[in-house]
Amino acid sequence: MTDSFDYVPPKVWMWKKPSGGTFANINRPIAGSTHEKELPVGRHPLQLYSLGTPNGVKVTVMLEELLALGHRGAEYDAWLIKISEGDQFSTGFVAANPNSKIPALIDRSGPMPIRVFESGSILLYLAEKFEVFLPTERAARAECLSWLFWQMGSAPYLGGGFGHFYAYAPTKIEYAIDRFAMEVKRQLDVLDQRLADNEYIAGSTYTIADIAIFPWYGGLVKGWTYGAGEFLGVQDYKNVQRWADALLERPAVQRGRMVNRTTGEPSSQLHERHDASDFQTKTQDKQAPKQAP
Ligand SMILES: N[C@@H](CCC(=O)N[C@@H](CS)C(=O)NCC(=O)O)C(=O)O
Repeated sequence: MTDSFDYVPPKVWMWKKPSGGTFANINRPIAGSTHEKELPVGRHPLQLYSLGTPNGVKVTVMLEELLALGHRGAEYDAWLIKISEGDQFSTGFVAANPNSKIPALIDRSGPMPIRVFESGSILLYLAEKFEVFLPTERAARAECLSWLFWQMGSAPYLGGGFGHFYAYAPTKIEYAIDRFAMEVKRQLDVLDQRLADNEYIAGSTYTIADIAIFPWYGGLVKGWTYGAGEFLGVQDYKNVQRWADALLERPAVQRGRMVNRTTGEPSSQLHERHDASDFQTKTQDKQAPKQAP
């Protein structure tokens, strides 16, 4: 790879593998599947194919919130998609999401399976299906959806921009880190100002806007994301801290954060979820240690 200061872009970009950095092995300039493999199907109406990243956690928190309210139709099987191993490029996954990114949901409750991809779209689909966490009054609904779409448009600056250059890129580029740190701090200030006068993001009630924003920006102010808490001075965003602490008290948020999680304390990792009892019996600390070959 050419040093970033000497690089002059050629007339036509060419794919030189590997490009370096974390995830370089899965980055490709072409879409579609790389291998034949069907997705597994469990016994519940909803089949989730995901991983415990912020985008994945949005959906598992939503499903756990629905179940906590007693919506049995929200029972789900959560299957693990290992993106670092390329599971998102199987024929089965690409049929569920042509964009090859987690999370993907298949609703098998009706006569024909319905696929839903993009985490914001999945939250909206579930909110409409179960008629909850999305206000029905026009102005309140517009506010909620505005913040939901704010999250979808903003988080790529946090993940693909700041997170990539701060944590994953093979070289630390001051210009890139500065540019995205500034934008992420501005976004945190947007949230902090909003939460100064509102208990929740969309107003006085908990909605899919909170569920979408929490895993990214709640995780950031709690210092979990990219280990960048000190660098970004996250303790200064007092209202975002207050809101994140309140959401963390919710049992459904606690459970949702465990599903499809593959890092952290073994007791916090539930790689796959097929039953409510799995939280008690199937976390990684309860799994038999792997035998050495
Ligand atoms: N806008 C999408 C983004 C999803 C996304 O970026 N997923 C990442 C993990 S958080 C992924 O699957 N990456 C695999 C890849 O890029 O190949 C959403 O919100 O669902």
